[in-house]
Formats: sequence, structure tokens, C-alpha cells
Amino acid sequence: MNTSLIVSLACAALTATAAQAAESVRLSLRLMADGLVSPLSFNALPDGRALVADQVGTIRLMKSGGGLEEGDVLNIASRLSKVNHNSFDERGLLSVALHPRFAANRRVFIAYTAPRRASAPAEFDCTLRVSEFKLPAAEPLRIDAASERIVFEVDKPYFNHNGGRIAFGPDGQLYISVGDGGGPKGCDIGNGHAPEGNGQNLRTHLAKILRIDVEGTSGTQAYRIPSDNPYADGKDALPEIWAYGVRNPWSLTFDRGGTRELFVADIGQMRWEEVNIIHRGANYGWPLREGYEGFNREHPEQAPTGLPEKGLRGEPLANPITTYKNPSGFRKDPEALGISITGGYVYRGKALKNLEGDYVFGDWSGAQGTPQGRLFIARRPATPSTSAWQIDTIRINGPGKLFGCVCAFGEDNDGELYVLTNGSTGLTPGRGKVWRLEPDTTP
Ligand SMILES: [Ca+2]
Repeated sequence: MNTSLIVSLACAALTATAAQAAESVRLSLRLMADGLVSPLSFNALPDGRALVADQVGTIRLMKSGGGLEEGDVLNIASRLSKVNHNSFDERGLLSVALHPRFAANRRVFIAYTAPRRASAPAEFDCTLRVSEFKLPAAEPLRIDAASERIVFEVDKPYFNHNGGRIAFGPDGQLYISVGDGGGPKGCDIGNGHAPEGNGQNLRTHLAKILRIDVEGTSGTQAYRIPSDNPYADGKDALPEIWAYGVRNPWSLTFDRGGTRELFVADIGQMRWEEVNIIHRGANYGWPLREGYEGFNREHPEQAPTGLPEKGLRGEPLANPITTYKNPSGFRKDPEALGISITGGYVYRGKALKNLEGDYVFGDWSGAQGTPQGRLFIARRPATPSTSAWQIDTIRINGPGKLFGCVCAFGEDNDGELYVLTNGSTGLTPGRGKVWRLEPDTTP
């Protein structure tokens, strides 16, 4: 690995007006690990090393100074659903969360797509699963695959729109993002989709942010329902639901500072990519809305004619905190920044001082079929309740030239951020890398 490889990047405001000229930031990326396929998750261990989960079913161990240790910490490739190797897929090992008291109890939670379970409809594709494993402290670190305990499952009608991001909140509860079920037409339409869309149907776990309690279980109970979940009694909705109306929530991260808010990036259909701060019980609009707009389910590329204000139960629809345009719906629009948002983290580290409190994220590939991901910063506004977060574009050696698809982000124990990339739009061996965001050191 070439640890001296530093890619300079400069940040420039793309959409700023003269009145709101953005601060210019120069950053660099340091290559920390390579030889992966499609790294989707980065979890810092207490000793500074990090678990790096690869979509194809492996977890590797990154040394604190960079480079991967030999061997797999875990290999569950044989427990995954079908995954298309050497081509595009959204299935596989999707994310990892360490228990809040991991240092003491060594509990690790992993989300992945498993083969369709027996109780799932025959035409469904796979089952999204969250399982618990144990990571013994003995070296070399190896997760005991036999320690798997299945915690939660939801059946998926199609291979895509899995969500499958998991994280523990500051409240100790486990949060799970689940996509709308996917399908060839998108638009929350097809087999396994409710007529009103899974996003607006509270009897499915699809298209939701879920919250479960993994403590104090007994017997065959896999998890408990937190008593303060909005539908904890299960009468009007599934009790695991924390928030709803999301399409393909591809990130779920808590701000380690501030008021510990939950940020979820939601991949749009054809017009808008969005970032949300998730509130208890809120309806984020899908498929009634996309971004701040309404949504035309028959012609998703077209500007909708109406803007629904309320959900089916008369509840208000929650706005995202910021959006950007997708060129599929805004052809040749210079403000169309990308096609598929990859959520990141609120920056609370020390190395990049002028990013404090801002949300760092990216776009998977920038344009269809090209591994040209992009990085962005959403600037926290002075009055977040009334104004959108302004998006600045981070440029790396010129527009459009980057290091591959931006698959995911990671955060270490100091709050420094990592970018996980794939040099291919498919699952091509050897193209996956881990980079650290650093201050720019070039003159
Ligand atoms: Ca939304």
C-alpha cells in the first residue's frame, strides 16, 4: 500500500450566491487500505484499529496507522443471499455496529442480506437480517461465526433498496434503516409494495427507520420494543417503527456532538437526493414527496404538479435538511451534483477545523455507470429550523476526477473521517480502498 499517496482536493462552493459565499477549504485524502472489493462499513475499535466490512461478506482489520492485518476477522460469504460478483449489486454484508459497551462485552451487530427465509413470499428476493456475533479479545481478532444470533429480519421483494445501515444511538437502542423494497420500476411500486407505497404503510418494516432494544432479552425473544417507540403498543403500526417514509436510506449516523442528532441520507428516484435529521415518529414523505417537492409516481423524472402537506393520517410531512439535484431529472443542469447520495458523518474531529459541526457526505458515482464519486459538505445553518444546509462541493484534482465510487464513510475514535471507495461500479476484486480525510499539506 502506498501510504504516501496524498490526493489534494480543494473545496469550492458550487451553488453559493455572492451573499452567502462559502468558506474555501483545502483537504487531502490519505490512502489507508486497499485490496478490498466494496467496503461498506468502518468501525473503530477501542485500541484504534478498525473493522472494515466488505460487501462480499468479509470483515478485515485495519491497523491504526493504515494497512490491513492478514486474514479475515469474519467471513460470512456463505451466509449471504445471492450476490452478483463482478457486476453491480446492492446485496451483501451491509453494515456493522459495535455495542455501546463493546470494550466490556465484545458484542458486534452485523446487517446483511440472507437467502429468502422460509416464511417469505416465494417471489421475494432475499431477507435483510441483523445478527449479533461475539468478537473475543484474543489475538488475532476473529469473530466466532458460530456465535451468530439472529436478532431481526425483514423480507425484501427485490435485490435493491435494502438500506441495511445500523447504529446504536446515545440512548443505547439499535437503529436500523430499511429501504422500500426496490424493484425494476422504482417509485415504491411492484410486488411487495403497498398501493400507497411501503413508505406510507405502517404495517411493513420496509421504507422505515426502526428502533429496537437488544438488552434484557430472555428465552427466544430476539429483541425488545423500547417503551418510548411511537407505536410501542403495536395497535396502529408495527412497534419497531421509529420514523417512516424513506426510500433507500443509505447511512444512519449519530452526531457525536451537539444534541446527538440522527442523520439519514435518503437516495432519491430521479430528481432529488436528500439528507434528513430523523425525529421520533416523523413521516419523511416517500413516495408522496421527493426532497422538498411532491412526487409523480407515473413520471418520476417530471416535476410534480402538487406538494402534499400531510400524510394519510393527517400528519405533517417532515422536510429534509438539504437536497441536491439528480441529472436523471435535471438534465444538463450544473446544479445536478450526482445520482445516488452516500451519507456520512457530522464532523467533530480536530484535524479539519473549519468543518466542525458540518455534515460530510458524498455521491456514489456522480453519473451513471462511471466510478466518479464526489464528496460534499453540508454547512450547518445559523438557524437550522428555517433554512436548508448549504452544500459545498469538494473537488479532487479537477471536477469529476476521483478515486472511484463513494460507498460509505467511517469515523474513528477521534472523530476523524474515512472515505470508503470502490474503483468499479460493480463488485470487482481488488478495487476497494479506505482513505482518511486530512488537511491539505501541499503548498
Ligand atoms: Ca423525504
